[in-house]
Amino acid sequence: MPTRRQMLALGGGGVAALIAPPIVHAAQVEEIGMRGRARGEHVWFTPAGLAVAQGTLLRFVNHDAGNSHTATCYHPALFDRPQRIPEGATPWDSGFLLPGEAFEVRLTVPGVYDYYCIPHEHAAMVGRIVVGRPGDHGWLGAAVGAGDLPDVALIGFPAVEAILGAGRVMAPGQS
Ligand SMILES: [Cu+2]
Repeated sequence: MPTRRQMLALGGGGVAALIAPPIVHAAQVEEIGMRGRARGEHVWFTPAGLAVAQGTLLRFVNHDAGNSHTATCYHPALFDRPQRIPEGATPWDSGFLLPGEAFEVRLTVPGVYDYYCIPHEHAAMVGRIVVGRPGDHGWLGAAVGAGDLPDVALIGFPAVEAILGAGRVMAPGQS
């Protein structure tokens, strides 16, 4: 892969820079979609469970034409919710994403991250990201205890073992 400087030298300047594709290492960017049925009776993250390497850039994209969504991790600093991300990880909240909008966050601390959509937590719109693997330095597994989470959210988190085994897990009945 030539460097940007080499590409500029090869292409002779600005035009080459404009047409050159961005240098992105695909394995380090993963997308999680926000989806819903046309009438809004079902909403979900896809995949609902995702395993990634440390340092992966996650991009949440709202593909639901009929709803705004958030991707908000469970953390006391965000609306006083229970902590369900590793110690030392920075809590993140996308804010409301309109249809077509996206939010990116890079996860560097290994462990299990549970998150939800603020307006749809009670419609089971939750997800789980596993960063790294058990045994990584500082790895923290899934949160223990229900806290103030509704049952419908608690059963929406795929098992860590299933996520690690398959790499990605879809919400039941969704794609
Ligand atoms: Cu939502």
